[in-house]
Amino acid sequence: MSTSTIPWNDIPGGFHPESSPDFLPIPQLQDLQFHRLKATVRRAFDHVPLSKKRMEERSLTPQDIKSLADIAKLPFTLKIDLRDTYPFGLFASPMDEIVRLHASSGTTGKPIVVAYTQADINVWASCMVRSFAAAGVHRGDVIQNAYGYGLFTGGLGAHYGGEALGATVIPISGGNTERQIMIMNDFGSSVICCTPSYFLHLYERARELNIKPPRLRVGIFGAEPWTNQMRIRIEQESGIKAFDIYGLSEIIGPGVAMECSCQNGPHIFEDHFFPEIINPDTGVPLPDGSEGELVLTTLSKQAMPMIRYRTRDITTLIRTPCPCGRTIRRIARISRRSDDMFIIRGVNVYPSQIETALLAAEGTMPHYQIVLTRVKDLDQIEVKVEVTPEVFSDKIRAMENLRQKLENSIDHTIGIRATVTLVEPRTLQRSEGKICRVHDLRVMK
Ligand code: DLL
Repeated sequence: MSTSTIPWNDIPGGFHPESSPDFLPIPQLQDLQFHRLKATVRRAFDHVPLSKKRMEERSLTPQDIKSLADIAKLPFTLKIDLRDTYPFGLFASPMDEIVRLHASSGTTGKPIVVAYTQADINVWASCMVRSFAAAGVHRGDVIQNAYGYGLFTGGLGAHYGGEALGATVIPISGGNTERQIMIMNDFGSSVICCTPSYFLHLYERARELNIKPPRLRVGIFGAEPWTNQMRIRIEQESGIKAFDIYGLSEIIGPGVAMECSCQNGPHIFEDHFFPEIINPDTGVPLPDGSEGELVLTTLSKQAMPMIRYRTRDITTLIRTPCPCGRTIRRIARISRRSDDMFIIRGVNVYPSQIETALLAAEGTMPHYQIVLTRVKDLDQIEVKVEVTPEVFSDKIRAMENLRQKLENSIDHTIGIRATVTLVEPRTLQRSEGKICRVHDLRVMK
């Protein structure tokens, strides 16, 4: 990216978050949002046939957007719309203005494709600069970027942001754990970017090798749901500060929202991504403070404007002021997606509920797996959890006590009796990217 597009490169000391839109007075922020919303709707209407068709079906034109609240009149965009128009059907820019494509594999069939103009890439880098700065990362930091490079947005998204901040970026990508540890040690990495589950694996291996990365201070963790209990474990065991970064390919990639030093929920970069919370069953918007599905509208994207994109991520919008002084709203940590849910004996269960129940107990490691089976028409749930080496080498009675405690804790949280199997440390599979916690082996009739 041309560094001349990054305005703070010539400022002594580099980027100052206080001068960013994170701290805009709310009326000014809302004016900016409204102005950008109108332009986005106009762009989608003029250049994306599906958006035009959907608006016309509702007898809407861009002129009907007369206030921010009018966003609720607009139709939703769903993941299936990206699949149905694969690969380039939702692009609002001609191909000769598109400088980058990314894709997300998803679980079935064709990937979804997302596009960026140079201006989009610059906005993305600026959101990542604001994200790093919110976590106290600055020039002089050495960022080991272990998000995957390639079609996944994690690698290049963090990369361009780190460089634009003026930090030193190590583009190591995911995997090859022992090499990661060697580099972290030898290059004095002070910041690590990866999924929280991969960091656990990395740190555990470093401990086995008796290596304590000398400068590691901050983790920028996201791309998968993780609970606050998981954060507490990571921070206690590794001594670093673990920050939650949120994003999705359809909107831009990482850097849609990021926690500040108060660590009380990611701040949404609202000047570029307008958030709403809706009831996931009815689609009706809910007021700030209610839990529901996060819906995002891009306010400055050129190549692929997204209007009211249903993320399937479940959270709450928080308007109460954050002690950091940022005026942009926060979301509660996203620990579940509406499509993460599994149904067992008629009860809706999210893996995060089980994670909370497991990690509240001492003696467990943050590595677990949920296995669903069906025996004689009855659904069974087994939770395999690793125990600490101390508990594992302890008396059988201690193991049995822990097992019962975990079964009771899960029962208390989800209202279903699970079978807990305690397994030896380092026996469950580790992930190098996004982790899959649930193995559903039930044969559907
Ligand atoms: O995961 C972008 C990203 C990369 C975010 C690196 C953060 C760090 P996708 O592959 O399109 O994009 O997956 C997006 O991942 O809808 C959430 O369900 C989940 N997700 C992302 N960040 C978080 C987070 C990238 N911090 C999907 N907490 C999203 C919980 C997250 N879930």
